This record gives sequence, C-alpha cells and structure tokens, in this order.
Amino acid sequence: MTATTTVEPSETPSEPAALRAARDAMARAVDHLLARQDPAGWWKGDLETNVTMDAEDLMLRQFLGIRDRETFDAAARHIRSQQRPDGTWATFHGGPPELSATIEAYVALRLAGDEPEAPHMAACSAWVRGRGGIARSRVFTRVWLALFGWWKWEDLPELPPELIYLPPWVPLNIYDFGCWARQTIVPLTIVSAKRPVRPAPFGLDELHTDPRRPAPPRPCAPVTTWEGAFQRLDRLLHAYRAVAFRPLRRAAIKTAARWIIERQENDGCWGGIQPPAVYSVIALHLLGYDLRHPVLRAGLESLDRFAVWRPDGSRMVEACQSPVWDTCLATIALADAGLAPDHPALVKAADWMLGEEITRPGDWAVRRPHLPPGGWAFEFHNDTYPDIDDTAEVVLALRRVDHPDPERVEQAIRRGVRWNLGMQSRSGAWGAFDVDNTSPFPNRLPFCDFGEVIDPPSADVTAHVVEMLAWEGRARDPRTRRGVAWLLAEQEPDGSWFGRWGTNYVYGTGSAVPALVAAGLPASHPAIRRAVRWLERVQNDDGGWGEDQRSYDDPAGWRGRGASTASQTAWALLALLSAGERDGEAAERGVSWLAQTQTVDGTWDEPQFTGTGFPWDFSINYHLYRHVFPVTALGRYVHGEPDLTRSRRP
Ligand code: R03
Repeated sequence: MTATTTVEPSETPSEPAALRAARDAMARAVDHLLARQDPAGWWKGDLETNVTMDAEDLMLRQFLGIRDRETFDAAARHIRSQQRPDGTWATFHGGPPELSATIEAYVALRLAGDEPEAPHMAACSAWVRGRGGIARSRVFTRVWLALFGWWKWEDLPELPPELIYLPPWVPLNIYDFGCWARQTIVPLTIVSAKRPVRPAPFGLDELHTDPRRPAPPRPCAPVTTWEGAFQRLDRLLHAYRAVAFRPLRRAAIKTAARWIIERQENDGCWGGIQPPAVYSVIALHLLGYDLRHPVLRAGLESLDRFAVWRPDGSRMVEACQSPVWDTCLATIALADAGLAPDHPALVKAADWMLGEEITRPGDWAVRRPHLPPGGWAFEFHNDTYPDIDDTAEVVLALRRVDHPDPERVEQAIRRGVRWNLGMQSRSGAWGAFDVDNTSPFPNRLPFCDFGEVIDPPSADVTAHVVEMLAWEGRARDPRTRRGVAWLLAEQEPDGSWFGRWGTNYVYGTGSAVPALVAAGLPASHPAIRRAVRWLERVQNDDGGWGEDQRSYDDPAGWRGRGASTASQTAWALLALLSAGERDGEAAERGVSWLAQTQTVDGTWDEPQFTGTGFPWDFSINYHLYRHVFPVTALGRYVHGEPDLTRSRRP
C-alpha cells in the first residue's frame, strides 16, 4: 500500500480491492478538481458543441464588417480540424454527417479564404449537393445565407414583428415559446422585417443541387392537417407583409427593440446564450445602432468572451457558459468525496454561489406575477432567465457547506425553495425555465424546424427538484408528492426515464432514482427495482455504461447503448448506490471501470457528447461532466449516501 492522498490515506490492507481502487481514484480526482477552481470560487469547463457556433461567429463578423485575420485564421483552423474524411461535419463526436452544419462550415471556410477547388472543399460541396443542397438545410442556416444574398428572404418563413403585440393569453404569443426561442425570435422578427442583404464576395452555386432552381417549390400539405394549416398561415403572413400598416409595423419594431434592450445583461449578453446574442446585435445594428454604441459594444464584447483560444492556435466558440452548473456539481462532488464542509474550497464556492442569486423578477414572472424572485441561472450573467434545474442543484450544494454566515445561506435557500415550488407546472412536474410552457402551436410554425421551441416539464429537472425538496425536509409536502407521482407515471416500461438535458435514459434514470429514494420510496419499490434491472441489463461488458446520441433518434435501437463514458457510468452508479446496490456486482464493476480508465492526471477522457441542448438536434460535451460525476459516484461508493439532514435547521 503506497497510495497516500490529501483526502485520506487508504485504510486497512484487508480492504476489498474495488474499494481501495475507488478510494485512490477519488483522491486523485479530488486533487485534480481542487486545482481547477478559479480563485473567485467557481468552476467552469468548456462547453463544446459544434462548428455552427464558429461558422456563425465568422458570418456575423463578415456581416458587420469587423473581420480580422487572426480570428478568421484561428476559427478556420478549428473548423478544419473537425471535418471528417468524407468532407462533412457532424454535430457530435462520431455522429452522422449533418447538412446544415456542413453548409455553415463550408461557408465559413470560404469566408476565411479556402478555395472551392481545394480537395476538402470540393468533397464537402459534392456531399452537400448529393443531400439536396442548401434548399434542404434548416431555417436558421438559410437565414444566415439570406443575410449575404445567397438565399432569398421571400423563400423563408415569415416572422412578423407584430408578434410582440400578442398578449400572453393568445396562442403563439412570445411567452408560449421556450425562453431561448423567445429571445431568438424577437430579434429575428426585426431582421426578417428588414430583409438586409450585404452581398458576399463570392457565389455558392456549388451548394445547390440545381443552381438555376435554388428553392424548388415544397409540396403543400392538405389544409385539414396542422402542417397544411400552418403553411397557409405562412403564406398569409407573406401576403400581409406587402400590405402591413406601416405605422403599426414601425411601432412593433420599436417595441421589439425596447424588449431586447431591456433584456441585455450586465455583461452585454442576451440570455447568456449565443443565438439571442448574435441576432440581437444584428437587429439593433439594422435599426441604426452604431457598433461603437455602448449596447452593441458590450454585446460584441460578450460574444468575444465565448471564444476559447487553444494552445494550437485554434479558436472554438462556446454556445453558452456553465459556471453556476459546474460549480454546484463540483461542490456536491467534493462534499461526497469527503472534503470537510468547512474546507476553504467549498466555502469559497458557496460564497460565489450566494453572490450569483438572482433577486429580481424575469420573464418567468409573466406566468407567476406574484411569486417572489430567488433562483439561479446556469451562466455568469442571465438574470432574466434563472432556471429550476440550477436552483435545485445550488440548494443541494449549499447544504453541503458550513458557511461562516449560516443565516445568509438559510435565507438564500429559503428563497430558492420558494421559487422552485412556485414554478411547479400544472402536471405536478417542472420544466427548466417556465411554468406550463406546453403550447402545441410553436412547434407547428414552419420557422421552427430546429431544436425544441417549448419547455415542457421533464423527468430530469423534476427529479432534481424532488430530490432537493426531500432533502429540505419537504418529502411529505403535497407538491413534492405530486412530483413523485408524475415521475412514477413517466417511467418507461423497461424501467428507465427519458433524459431531456442529459444523454439520455441513463441520465434520466440516474436523476430519477436518487430523487425517488430521497423522497422516501423504499429501495424495494417496484419502480426502483425495474430501474435497477434496466441498468444491469444495459451495463457494458467492460463494466461501464454509455449511451449514444442516437438514442434520441432511434430509441428502440440505441436506448442505454453506446461506448462506456465516465459521466454516464457515474450516473448509472448514482442510481444503483441510492437503490441500495452498493455491494452488488454491477456497482463494483462500474467502480472498477472508473478506476481503471482514470488518466494519469486524475481525470477521464470523454470525447463523447453526454449533454443535451435539444434532443438529437443539439448535443453538448460539458468538459467537466467527465470529472464531477465520477467524483460524486466514487465518493458515495466510498462514504455512502450523503446525509443532508446534517446541516438543515429543524
Ligand atoms: C443541464 C441543465 C441546465 N439546463 C440549461 C442548459 C443550457 C444549455 C445551453 C443552451 O444553449 C442554446 C443553444 C442554442 N442553439 N440554438 C438554439 C439554442 C438555445 C440554447 C435555439 C434553437 C431554436 C430556437 C432558438 C434558439 Br427557435 C445552438 C437547464
């Protein structure tokens, strides 16, 4: 026995091998995590998505006339590094070629100076033509192309700015959209009303199957179907554009602009995420805001902060940044690993989280006007859009720390719990950002052909809230019990739960089981047993768990299947451990997989994308997931389940 660590030395020589391996791996991983904390108290891993972020960043700079060699070269280097031998790009590690991402990447490389005849470009354009060309790409891609005259605005779905006037009780009003879609659509109504074209220095004929007919007419669905009805609504809106009452339109644009400016965050960003930020900058610029105007300057600077410059001279753009989420998960992990609750790293993290509490109402208040604020967002700055998931996990994290000002912690937790309780949807479950955001209409709009546009309750968020409420001593509260009942009803016949914000059934199950047990379900409950059996059944031969993004596209073929990853193995372990399976074979093999695959510097490699922005359409590789979840799982294996009643006030 040689291993000694900063956490605790390995104990008796008779300790079982798996436990010893877990303890040693955990100690190395704790050191690694502690070394990565920012002096201000937070953690933040890169949020890796796909090359549309980099391509759109270059297109934005081209459109605004703020090109610079260094940025274009570095971004192009990153985009080229992600291209596969067949000339295409995917939207996640190992994924199939994706048409819209491939088109955007091609255009960005053209803007950076790559010639269409270069082998990597010719391979790409040939593949695009074979897939139907630009005409088959998503609406957002064609909006970008329209800005440069590569696509006709008339051939895009209409998005009238008068939308801003629909009151919150009329279908398709902006508050019926998920907050990310709402923040994106409002600036896009201005852009599509203005229909700007700033011609690019080259054409894109090579990306059309038939350049003489770039936009072949699409088949029209029967009027009696939803699709047909919304197609006709879109035609009506196109016709309306020609006759729109000019003063009304001008006023609507002005109202939309005010709506946007009111929502700019202190750091200059909008919603902390890329799409609203880029379209808000473009929209305000089209309305005459100079790039040096404080609003636009701050907006552009905030986008610059999304860029990660790599040592190899490449530059990757994040879709969004995850410091609050990473920090609460890291805090929980370190506490599970046995760090003292008053350890300076944990106190510092708690301090930082306390400072991130959002104390003013946001868009959520449209549906809950009387609910007092008190929650957390995912990002550094996103006060208009705190989310229920982050709030639940921050409360769970704060409970793990002995902070020198317990009264302050108590008050923050009290507000967070009250806010989450107030944000419960009618069904008894919780969505991520809003209450009852379940309208069937937004998804039907021809404009909305990418990602999710509503924010209905999900099992993963609901589980996190239930777990938090249970630990807050509210397991018997009727609201918690409705959440539990909803979760039980959502369980799939095979025993798993769908993962909305993490991939996929392993994430849903790894969230639901610990929550249900915390809420008082005995480990012998049939729902828990079914979940355990499912996890045992999908465990890989190597002892780990993995689930590919394809599980969203083809659940029958891919549910619970894929190469083992550290984060997904940890999620499965969290469920098994909470279900009383610590001494079972499945848990032991999972723990051994984690111990064996740990890298020399105490972390794990995880090229696979195990985070979900939108099922199938937008996947995320959260670079800290590979680390924080294994630390939690190993910690709970070594020390047992956390006792959160410890710090709670009676
Ligand atoms: C993990 C749990 C915490 N969770 C928050 C997760 C945030 C995930 C990142 C959000 O980033 C976005 C990227 C986006 N793209 N496109 C859109 C978008 C939204 C968020 C988008 C899609 C359709 C429309 C508008 C915007 Br309409 C790349 C709760």
